[in-house]
Amino acid sequence: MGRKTFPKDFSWGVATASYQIEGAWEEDGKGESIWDRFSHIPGRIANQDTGDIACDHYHLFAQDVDLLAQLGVKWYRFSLSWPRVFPDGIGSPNPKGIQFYKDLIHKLLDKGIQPAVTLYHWDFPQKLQDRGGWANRESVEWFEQYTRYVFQELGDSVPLWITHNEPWVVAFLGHWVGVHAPGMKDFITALQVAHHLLLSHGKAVQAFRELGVKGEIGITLNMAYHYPGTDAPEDFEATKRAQEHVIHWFADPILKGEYPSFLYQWFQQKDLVRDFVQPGDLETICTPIDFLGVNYYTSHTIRHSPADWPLELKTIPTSRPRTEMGWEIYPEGLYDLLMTLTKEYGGPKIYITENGAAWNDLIDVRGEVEDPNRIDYLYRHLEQAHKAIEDGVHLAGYFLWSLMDNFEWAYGFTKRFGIVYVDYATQKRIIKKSGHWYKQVVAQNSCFGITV
Ligand code: IFM
Repeated sequence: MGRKTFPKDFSWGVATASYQIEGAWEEDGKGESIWDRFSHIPGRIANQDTGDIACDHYHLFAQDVDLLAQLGVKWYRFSLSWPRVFPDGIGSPNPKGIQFYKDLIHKLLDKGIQPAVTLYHWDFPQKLQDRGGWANRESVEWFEQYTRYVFQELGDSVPLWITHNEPWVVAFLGHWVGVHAPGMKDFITALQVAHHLLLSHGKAVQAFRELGVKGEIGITLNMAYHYPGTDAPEDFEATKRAQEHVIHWFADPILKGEYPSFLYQWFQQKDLVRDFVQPGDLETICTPIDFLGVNYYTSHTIRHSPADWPLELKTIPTSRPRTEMGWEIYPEGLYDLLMTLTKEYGGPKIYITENGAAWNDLIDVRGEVEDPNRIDYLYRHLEQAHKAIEDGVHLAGYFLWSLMDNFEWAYGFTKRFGIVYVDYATQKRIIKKSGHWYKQVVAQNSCFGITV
């Protein structure tokens, strides 16, 4: 398998998120989040797992930064818990909450690791959920207040900012499918939430510029690529709906200042669009950003399916291999996605802000964790990323998901995405074989495969 060398200054990192690793869910003045509330409801999470302790990163952060240094990564992407910083979501900040992030950033910088901060990775303050959450247009203002405070407190020391992580997931898994907090099941609400998330993103970018914060700001979108299951026109149209729903519903307003018309009309025909878009909203949403963050894990093959309201489509299985999540492995989809984004949006700067795979990792008799499947997955995706760069994509960096095994939302601790194994009973960390491999990738600024 060939060696691929990346451009000089390519940013290599790993990623995590607050609720998935921090624990300390009610310590040092932290307020309750919707994920605290949701995970405590019996039946919502596999094995009734919660993020109450998770990887106990709140207490072990110094040792975890040492681990990052040991891996040699140049960047660490993590998120802030909004209710740790503002226990009620708005009002008085919690000094100990912001101090935790200052200490973390200080330690990172001390080790020569650049922090990349996600402002919202799903742990919304429960106090504000009680006032309607993201479905309430006031959420835009709440988010802006929170981000302004954070920019003022941390702005000097953070070079890369992400407003939202995967707003599609927040809107549709949280408010339509209901498998994520806050567990609602209403499509109209989900569309409204999506709009408020977009608008809050735009407001945060405007605040960032107005405050003159140094560094770059962007947003991270989850993007699977969609392919038609057959040549039939109805499957092509269904594929277009899937692609517009997952990718363009968010990327078009941000990068073009408009909702994708094909799907917008579809939703209008189904009487799902309410008057949530107000004059000036789209101008705010498309305030220029510095980069687009892309989370890529899988692709989907789509067929028309009239029974599946309201998009009238379904994903059909193919013979491609799958990860432990059941997600099909299709690295070529990453290439197609990056090329499409480059063409559609005029060559924006892109970071892959997440990519990785869950496998059923086990500690062997030597106390080591061999995960050749993960190395193979990562290599194949990096190979496609490299090919995209050669073909003109402005790809500036890659953040592997994830630094360590963690709380995988509705799956609890049953899925392991880390390049570091976590023994949850003892909180011991073991660098997996993929971690040792990634260390070489970063050190050599090039990726290479292994035979599995
Ligand atoms: O664990 C999640 C992360 O929080 C958001 N992106 C996808 C990951 C794997 O499911």
